[in-house]
Amino acid sequence: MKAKVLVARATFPDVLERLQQQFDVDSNQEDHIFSPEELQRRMQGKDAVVVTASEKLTAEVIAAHPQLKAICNVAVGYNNIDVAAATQAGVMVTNTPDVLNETTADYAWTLLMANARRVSESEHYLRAGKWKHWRFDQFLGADVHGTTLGILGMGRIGQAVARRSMGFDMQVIYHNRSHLAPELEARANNARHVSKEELLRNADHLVLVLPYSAETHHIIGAAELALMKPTATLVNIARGGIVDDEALVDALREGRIASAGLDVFENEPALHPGFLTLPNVVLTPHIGSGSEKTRRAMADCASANLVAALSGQRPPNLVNPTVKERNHA
Ligand code: 8YV
Repeated sequence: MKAKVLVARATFPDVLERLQQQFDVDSNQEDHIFSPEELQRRMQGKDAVVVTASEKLTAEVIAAHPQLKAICNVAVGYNNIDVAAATQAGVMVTNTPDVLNETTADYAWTLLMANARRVSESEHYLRAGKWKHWRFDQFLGADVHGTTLGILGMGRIGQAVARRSMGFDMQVIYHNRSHLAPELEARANNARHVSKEELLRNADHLVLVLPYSAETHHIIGAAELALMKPTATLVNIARGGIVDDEALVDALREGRIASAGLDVFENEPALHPGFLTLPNVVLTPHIGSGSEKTRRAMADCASANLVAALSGQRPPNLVNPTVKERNHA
């Protein structure tokens, strides 16, 4: 008998077809996210579930499905899954690291530069038919070249962001729980580890690349924003919730920092209404890893994890290696 799998979000048709050859697949091909109740109901009797960051796999959901063997996340971040509960229940959790590093780093730069040079704001002006004549002092932005790039969270994506700064002749400072090995710092444009306070005070452009957890919740709030330069720009391509959106709206409105490029939000897809009233923000709907090639690589990576998990092998990207296989008798 084929194992039963729920694919909770639409994926590429050929990826789905391949899974259907191996498994008994129930998939969500609609353009909507399952409500928690719907997710619970569709997970009944499934051996594994393929999810994205939008689906919340809480301890209750995990406990309610004693037959579940694996949760395969199509994302590197897995704060949507109660990993401790999964581990205790004997459920394998997998993610899709590495395949999205470069694309997500590209996107951090897209937001950084759009911010610095007021791309979104000036395009809105133009689309609104307000451009009557060229002006010498119009939409003057900040330079990127020759400035200091700050990175909070120096994992694989953070390092990819740093490497890209070489062509802009920038200095790189970073803060992370641990220091990078010297050879990795050298590859990351000679990035220098500094305290969080020093990072906030000295960065001209600050990029957040941290995972979300209880420790990183609101790691950028009013106090941190107050330390930043009034000319600084902020980019968040990591997770909503690491920034206190209310505090950020206030800081942007009062000009305490210059601008922000945000791809993730505290209560996404809902936005803090204040963002929509501000000219000095670039707002996008969580598309950081969204190149065709990378989303395909993520889908393939999640499929490989699923296949391994359901054929008794150790999945390549097991997040909870201490998990003891569930007694599925
Ligand atoms: C995902 C992401 O596309 O990988 C992550 O952690 O945030 C994105 O790359 C998105 O979360 C959908 O799962």
